[in-house]
Amino acid sequence: NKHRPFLIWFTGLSGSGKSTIANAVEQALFNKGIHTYLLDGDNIRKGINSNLSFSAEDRTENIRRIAEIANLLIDAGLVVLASFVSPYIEDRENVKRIVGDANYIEVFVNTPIEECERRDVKGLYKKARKGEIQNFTGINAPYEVPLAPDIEIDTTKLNVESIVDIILKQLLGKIEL
Ligand code: GGZ
Repeated sequence: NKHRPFLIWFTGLSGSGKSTIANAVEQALFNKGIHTYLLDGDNIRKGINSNLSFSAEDRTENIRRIAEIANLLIDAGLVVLASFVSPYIEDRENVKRIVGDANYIEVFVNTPIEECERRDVKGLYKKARKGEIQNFTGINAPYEVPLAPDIEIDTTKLNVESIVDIILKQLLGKIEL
């Protein structure tokens, strides 16, 4: 059950299901005795990055700091999961550069925006449509679609269980020693 440290990066729109999937993958890894850490808005944007907004510049800085933190956690031997909108290709490329190509898997949670907006779990799309939130990804800020993700998932076509299976299969092939 030996494995090497690694970063699994989940990118996609707000409400696409990134965090649900990341949590389920983390649980599955835990069940295999693999030591993980999950970075997401709750532990990053509320803490170390609480001074950052959703401007393009601040998103870039958000992602850069997350990549550096992931790198430290990789140094500590963990399998790191990160769940962030991360809408810019250049920022995601920078993550890969910081942690090293060989330590990075990109998972594109490609749920159509219509579905994300229909779910509107936090009511943010509604607010963005009314103009109450500026720079909302997919409404009035860009999302640059990954051109060559390692894994691409549409949550309207698969359930969480089968998504976890797909991700684990790819991942374990790369990290098991
Ligand atoms: C996008 C926003 C915005 C704006 C608040 N644009 O569904 P959520 O609530 O939990 O996920 C979104 C989260 C995005 O933060 P990230 O750190 O992942 O973004 S980035 O990678 O682009 O830096 C959403 C909420 O914060 N949120 N305002 N304007 N998402």
